[in-house]
Amino acid sequence: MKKNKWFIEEYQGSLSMGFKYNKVLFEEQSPFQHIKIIETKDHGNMLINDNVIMTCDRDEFIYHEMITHVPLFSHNKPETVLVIGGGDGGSIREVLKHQTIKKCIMVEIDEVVVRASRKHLPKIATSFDHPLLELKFEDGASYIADKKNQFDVVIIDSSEPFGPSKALFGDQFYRNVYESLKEDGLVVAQGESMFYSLDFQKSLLKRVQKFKYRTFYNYSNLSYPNGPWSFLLASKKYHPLKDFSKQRVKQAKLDFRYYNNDIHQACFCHPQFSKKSLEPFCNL
Ligand code: SPD
Repeated sequence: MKKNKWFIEEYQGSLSMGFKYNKVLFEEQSPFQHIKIIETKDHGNMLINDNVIMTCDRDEFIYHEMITHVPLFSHNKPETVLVIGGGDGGSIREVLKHQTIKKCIMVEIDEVVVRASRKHLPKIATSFDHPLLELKFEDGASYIADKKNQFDVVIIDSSEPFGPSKALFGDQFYRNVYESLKEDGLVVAQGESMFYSLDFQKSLLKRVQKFKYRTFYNYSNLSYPNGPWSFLLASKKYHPLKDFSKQRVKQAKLDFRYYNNDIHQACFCHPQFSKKSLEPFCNL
């Protein structure tokens, strides 16, 4: 008889979430983290770094469309995009769908994540050989430190604010992100859960006070703790709603599965408790 195997992710020492799986496809300890890919029973293949779920076939489109199309359609004409992290390839897959893109640079600290994703997440890791992609294996925080006025959009597709990604949530890092962006640039970063991490969200907003517009936007998925998750957006010039053009989205003719004009506008709405708490640090 087949034994039931469950992968359980524990979150903040307070809740846990389990996925039934058939087998382990990949497991390796890199210099930075423990990387595992499992074949789940109903959620497709799943990437897990240091026991935290990063992505899975079944719902990855939600996260990857929301971390890319919201900023790229908030900008007037995104041509040069930097993705920090994003080793599974989902974010670059979406960025490179945009016709305006001239160059996409992806800086991932861990080569093992990319190698494992290419082999075991073929639906996500589709774009590593794209001619407009420049892929670098180095520390994103060091990479950005000397870049000035280069990017239209910076996308920080990181893991949790501890472990190998810790530096990507610091004050100095965000000062460097600001300098690396052109005068109309904007940045987006994975922003945890409004239900469990409001203080963390406030601390991230404090790091981007120099930007004209700053806020979080929300969405729900299946594989991060309890569903609702968020992204930080900070913009030097474009207001993500007032400068947003439904027409441009329509004309782009991209085959979205989650993102659309309504979602773009709705995701900036906040329930009262988080609105009240984040409002002093937001500007939208
Ligand atoms: N709880 C996990 C949050 C991780 C966000 N990044 C995932 C990377 C997907 N490309």
